Amino acid sequence: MNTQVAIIGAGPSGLLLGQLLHNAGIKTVILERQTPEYVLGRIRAGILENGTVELLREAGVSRRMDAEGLIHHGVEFLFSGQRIPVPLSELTHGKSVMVYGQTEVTRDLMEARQSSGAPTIYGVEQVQLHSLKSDKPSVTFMHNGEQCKIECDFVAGCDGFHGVSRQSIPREILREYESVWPFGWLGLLSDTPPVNPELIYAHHERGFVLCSQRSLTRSRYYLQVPLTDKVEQWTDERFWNELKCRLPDELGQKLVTGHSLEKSIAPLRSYVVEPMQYGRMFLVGDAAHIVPPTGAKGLNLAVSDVNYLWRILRQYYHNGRTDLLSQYSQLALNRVWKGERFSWFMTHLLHDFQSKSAFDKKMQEADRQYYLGSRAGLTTIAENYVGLPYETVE
Ligand code: RFL
Ligand code: PHB
Repeated sequence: MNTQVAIIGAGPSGLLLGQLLHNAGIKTVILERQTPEYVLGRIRAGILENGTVELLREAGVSRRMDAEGLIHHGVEFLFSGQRIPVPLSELTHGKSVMVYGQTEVTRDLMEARQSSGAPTIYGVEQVQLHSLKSDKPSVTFMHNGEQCKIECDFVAGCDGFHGVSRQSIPREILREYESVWPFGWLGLLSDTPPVNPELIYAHHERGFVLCSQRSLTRSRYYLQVPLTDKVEQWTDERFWNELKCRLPDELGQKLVTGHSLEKSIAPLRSYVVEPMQYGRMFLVGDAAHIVPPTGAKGLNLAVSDVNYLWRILRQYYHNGRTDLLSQYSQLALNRVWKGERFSWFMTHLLHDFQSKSAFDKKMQEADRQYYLGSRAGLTTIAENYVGLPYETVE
């Protein structure tokens, strides 16, 4: 089999890259280890930055998102029972975020891929990348018990944190930066109306709380929990009681509880690998970087990488621009590190750290008072939350 770009992974980054390249007349094959049902069953991000929304529109997959997604012009912070609104649009010259779940984005992209007729091969095993430093890389894999091979011009490693692409780069070339946080997030999804029209990020001495949503009738809540906790220890009833306990009475009384549709614990990690390319293979999204979810940046950074890579590849195929290929890693990383910084900052600001010294706890409190008590501080939070601008590719 031959193609121009072999894409490993059919998560949001692989599918979006595939769609943009397909629309530009560039041939792709996507290889995915799981089934489509499995990919759609993963409940993950819920907030789309401005730039993500625009790129999904540019890819022609925004019809349902524009009809059903909820535009949010603000978020709220909550400290010591005090509610602090952050008017995102007022502070960022009219920008906003959109509430539209990763599951829905993925479903829209899967449907678009299917109607385009471009191939996605699900259920592949033993994917291996070859000759990445040459002009003709290739990918081998097993499918339905048969050994298969794809010859291509480029490989896009969109296969997430546990994928094979990053591992195909020689260890002596990679530099890894990592910080693992000493707690996890317990998430619960339920068909209940959200407790508040806007998202609430709350600091509480019993731990952080996030009140998020997927629609006007579907809520997503998160609690900071010890890493040693198991999801089986958290019945729905215990979850709702703990959530109520961490919210002020006025919100607790409005909270509508119900059966959980999904409940899981995610560890929090900050991770970046440099460089994000090796020869003719490019790393995209979680394959190259992980953020704690506090800033809602994971999916948005994956889309940011896609934004740079597809423009560089289009310039290569349409205008013969070979010079841009080597710029991908640096362009992507400039924005990735800013997203890492914001996610790290938000995680520090909002969580309870039992291991922090008394001095560090005072610093955390001073940070909160400064950032949420001044217009400059709030503007810094707002402009990062709606998403920093992309650099132009030229
Ligand atoms: P994905 O979504 O992990 O997709 C990678 C795909 O590659 C496939 N794959 C392979 N395919 C073929 N061969 C192999 N050898 C393969 N190895 C892996 C996988 O099956 C998968 O389908 O990465 P992508 O596309 O880069 O997208 C990134 C986003 O999914 C991610 O950044 C966010 O979901 C992160 N994240 C969250 N971000 C937020 O902004 N807000 C959140 O609330 C939020 N919650 C989460 C999350 C990530 C989680 N993970 C990864 C543990 C909750 C969880 C549990
Ligand atoms: C979510 O709705 O899953 C969500 C929203 C905002 C975050 C993290 C997760 O910061």
